[in-house]
Amino acid sequence: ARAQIGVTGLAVMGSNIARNFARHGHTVALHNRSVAKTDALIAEHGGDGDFVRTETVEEFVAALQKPRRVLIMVKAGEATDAVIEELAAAMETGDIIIDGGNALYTDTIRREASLRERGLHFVGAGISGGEEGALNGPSIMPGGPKESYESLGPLLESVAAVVDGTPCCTHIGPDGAGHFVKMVHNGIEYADMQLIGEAYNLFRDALGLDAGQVADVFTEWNAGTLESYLIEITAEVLRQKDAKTGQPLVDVIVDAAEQKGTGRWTVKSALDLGVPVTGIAEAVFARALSGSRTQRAAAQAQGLAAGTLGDKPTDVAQFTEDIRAALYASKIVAYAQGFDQIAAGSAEYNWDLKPADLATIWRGGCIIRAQFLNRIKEAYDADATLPSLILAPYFREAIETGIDSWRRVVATATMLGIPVPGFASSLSYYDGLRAERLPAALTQGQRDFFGAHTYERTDRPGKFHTLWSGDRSEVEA
Ligand code: NBP
Repeated sequence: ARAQIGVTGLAVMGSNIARNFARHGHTVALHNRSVAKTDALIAEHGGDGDFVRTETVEEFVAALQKPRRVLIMVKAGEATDAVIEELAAAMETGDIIIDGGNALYTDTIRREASLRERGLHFVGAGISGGEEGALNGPSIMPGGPKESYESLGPLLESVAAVVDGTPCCTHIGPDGAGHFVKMVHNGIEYADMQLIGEAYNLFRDALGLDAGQVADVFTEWNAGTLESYLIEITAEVLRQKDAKTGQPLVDVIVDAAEQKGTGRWTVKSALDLGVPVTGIAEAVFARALSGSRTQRAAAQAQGLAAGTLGDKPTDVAQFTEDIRAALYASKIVAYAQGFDQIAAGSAEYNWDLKPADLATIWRGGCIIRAQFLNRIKEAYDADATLPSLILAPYFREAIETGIDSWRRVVATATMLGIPVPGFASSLSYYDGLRAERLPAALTQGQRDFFGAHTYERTDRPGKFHTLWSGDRSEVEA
């Protein structure tokens, strides 16, 4: 046996990561359910390095040095369970199975527990960066037993993206921690994309800019604090011309956004954990609204009234700057909420997650990679117990500098009838955090009225109940 790592599941992600391992000098055993993909990889890219072609799972496992390390890159869900079962039957105590697919973290917790009982290590590893990242350096978020990282870490770190000499890969925490963190990463990605979309919408509908002009604004922004992969590709997408019609491609693409599920998972998990991830939730719902074709067609056909609309902004430079500030502030809120969810997940599952480590490994390789992540890392390095990212001095100042712009954008969009669910909900969240008194006191009163759910008082400790259907005196609960 001579292979240091095996990859099974050779569709686009698996092939690219196998080539990445090979290019870094590792001997890679290859396996796929249908041999055609294995042969295609060797035929097209055999020159990338040293590959061992195998057909059966037994052959595949036999090709690996001990402790054996196998990376599974198949479709998440039942396919992953099937592949794990086949591999586990052929592997031995101490061997390591890594699931690099987009697994739901609760599945990873279940799989890890079951394989641990059989003496195998199971590592649920979030891998971000799409096809390009898999080939040239993804961000890798491996969970699972810490001891398995000793053997696996150097191998994974050798193929990960590198920023300032630091690999974008670190041991995240036990069992499902890696996939949980990857899930929240994807949720944040949804929020980021939605906010960029709202900015574009305002440029188009409030300022009347065409796609090319908006592309130029994004290119300019990419040289400043917003510098990021998503801003960069936004400019490229907006600049793309459709070969058939000569129009900007974005103007011929159907405006119904699809989703594969990780954003939805993030919001479901946040609901269970009780964390308000309004930025991510609005992004998931905005995609769903865009895809509500029946309702949208009916609403348009019936010409739902807009009411009396306000005037469009006349100072283009000022409103452009306002949009930039609104985008930046809303982005800070979305990340703050995502990191709150990570802290809550860490507490719920005893994962001891380190926010600064996550910011570090998200600086490169992954879809949300950005300058901004350096600021997040600095914020948590300075204070690991920050109650909210919004309260870190750098982010607080950024929001306070842009707050007037942020309010102007939300108000203007509202008066123009342009939907900005991300900008508006993030601003409401921010104002909610600031508020001295929230209407939740009334909610508590109502709950006590109809359900005797009790309330706390501002002036003394304890739980209280008012005898609403009696003499309305107050009793201690
Ligand atoms: P797919 O998600 O399209 O999966 C295709 C692979 O799964 C093929 O190798 C296929 O084998 C194998 N497979 C299936 Br389907 N059912 C199987 C079964 N019952 N037993 C064994 N193998 C089975 O591939 P992908 O897009 O490369 O993604 C791989 C993983 O990486 C997924 O979990 C995905 O969510 C995750 N991911 C993808 C991206 C991305 O940008 N695409 C990014 C990050 C993570 P066959 O060739 O024999 O049909």
